[in-house]
Amino acid sequence: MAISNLQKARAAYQPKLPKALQGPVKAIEGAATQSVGNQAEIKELFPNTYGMPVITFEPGEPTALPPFNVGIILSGGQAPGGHNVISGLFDGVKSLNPANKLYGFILGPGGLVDHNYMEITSDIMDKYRNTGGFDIIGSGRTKLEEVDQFEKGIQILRELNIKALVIIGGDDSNTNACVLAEYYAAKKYGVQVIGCPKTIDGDLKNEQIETSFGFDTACKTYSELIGNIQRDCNSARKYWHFIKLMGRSASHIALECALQCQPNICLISEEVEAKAMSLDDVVTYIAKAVAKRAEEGNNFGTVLIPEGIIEFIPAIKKLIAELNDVLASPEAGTINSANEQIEFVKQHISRENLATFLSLPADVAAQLALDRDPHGNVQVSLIETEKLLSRMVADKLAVWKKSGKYVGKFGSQHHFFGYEGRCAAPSNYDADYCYSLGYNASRLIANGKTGYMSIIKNTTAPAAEWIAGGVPITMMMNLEKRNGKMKPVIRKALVELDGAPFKFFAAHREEWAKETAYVYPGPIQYWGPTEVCDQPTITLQLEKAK
Ligand code: FBP
Repeated sequence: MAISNLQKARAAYQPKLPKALQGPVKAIEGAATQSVGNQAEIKELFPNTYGMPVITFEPGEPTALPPFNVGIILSGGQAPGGHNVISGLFDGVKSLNPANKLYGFILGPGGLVDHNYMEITSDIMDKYRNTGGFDIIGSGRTKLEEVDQFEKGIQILRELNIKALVIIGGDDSNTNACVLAEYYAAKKYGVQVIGCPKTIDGDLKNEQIETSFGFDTACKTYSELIGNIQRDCNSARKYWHFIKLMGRSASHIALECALQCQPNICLISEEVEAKAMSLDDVVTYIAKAVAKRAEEGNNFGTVLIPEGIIEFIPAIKKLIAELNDVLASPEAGTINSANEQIEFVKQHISRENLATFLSLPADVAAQLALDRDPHGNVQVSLIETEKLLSRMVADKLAVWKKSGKYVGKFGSQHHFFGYEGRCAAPSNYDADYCYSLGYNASRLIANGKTGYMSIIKNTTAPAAEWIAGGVPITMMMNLEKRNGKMKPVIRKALVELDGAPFKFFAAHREEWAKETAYVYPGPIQYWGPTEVCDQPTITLQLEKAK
């Protein structure tokens, strides 16, 4: 494998660890915990892993442990820093006993079920330290939820003498990690399961988890690109750039990029829902800002669009909920083609939802009616919302032009940023945070924990002051409808409209809409002054400052 000079230099970077993890640890247990919702039901579903305390690690005395092996799985979408979680776990496990081995399951949870694995040796590990991507073992979206899969898993875990499995994933994958931990505990199989909070979307966070890893680097990568576009935009002064950003349902990425780049417009899906805005309201909001800038002779600008926005327009949300139920019916399971599926849903949804369905452009309606990902999510990354909105804005401006309400020229360009940032080389923040998460997971394993997520807190302070520990996954759960059935799932964290990041944005957006107040963040820096290289996201800084 040929490697770049940056990668060579970056390989030598030693990620920082919290002080508590720099030597032997002792686990301090907090009080018993409760799930965030549906407590009685979650307790009944997870009798062996419910109510466990939050753990904090403090410096302790060394203890000798017999050798043990650990397995690791990368699950779901890529996020910068995954390799550092693995290197942290690798170093942590080896520090407990050099004879310990780490096995990686190939291409996600499917690797566990299909017994597809490799041993991660130090030679292999060293090639991936501080690099982006998940390519060391690959990732996948197979949903681990059937007893049959758990039983196939235990066969290979026993064969490889694996004492604990670490699952690196988002809310859905960690939900599955929790179900697996409960199953193995109930069966007394003696295999621990530990989760790790990953996703660029930033929606796996709560009182205990400050941020999911990868959010920092992905947002900084998109912000660099948005900044470059804004400079081009302000140089040529002839285009409105419509930029869709990944993030699935949550608008955290769009909001963070807005805080970093100060675009003219940033839509926030959660606000669209709270204000019960229709698609036309959203279009009118953008068109008004375009018209206002045109009055000053500014026929250019930038619009950030969270990829999930369509799901938050109340009428469309209602439609999607019914489509999910209809598509989960046994009858839908026999459909053979996309056209058949579209016709099927048209015949089976209510009259009100059919009217919404038919009012949408055909390509958008088709995408909503087509297949979900294995976790039941609409594949919003496939919907070209940036083109849809700019087309509708152009139509509205054309009408306004006729009545003299709009005086400008409207040219548009479209972008979708998602895959560009998911495998970027981790920022110093993600490199350190991920390495610490992995190293910390080895301490949770050594302390016999299962059904826990590895957590590192206080990350706006210098790394030495970070707090390491574990949180029971059941604590984050409630019941939600998935594929037509109520299921225990980790509660997704959407943008809070009374939270500090949104409030800061809302206080400045009128000025940013009118003025050309662009900020050009530039590329991620790995060496140099700390205010350039080591700053966490603005979202996290605002959240922690409140
Ligand atoms: P995870 O939730 O698995 O981390 O994935 C996040 C994400 O990047 C979303 O932002 C996006 O909607 C989706 O994955 C795209 O999925 P795919 O990689 O299957 O195209």
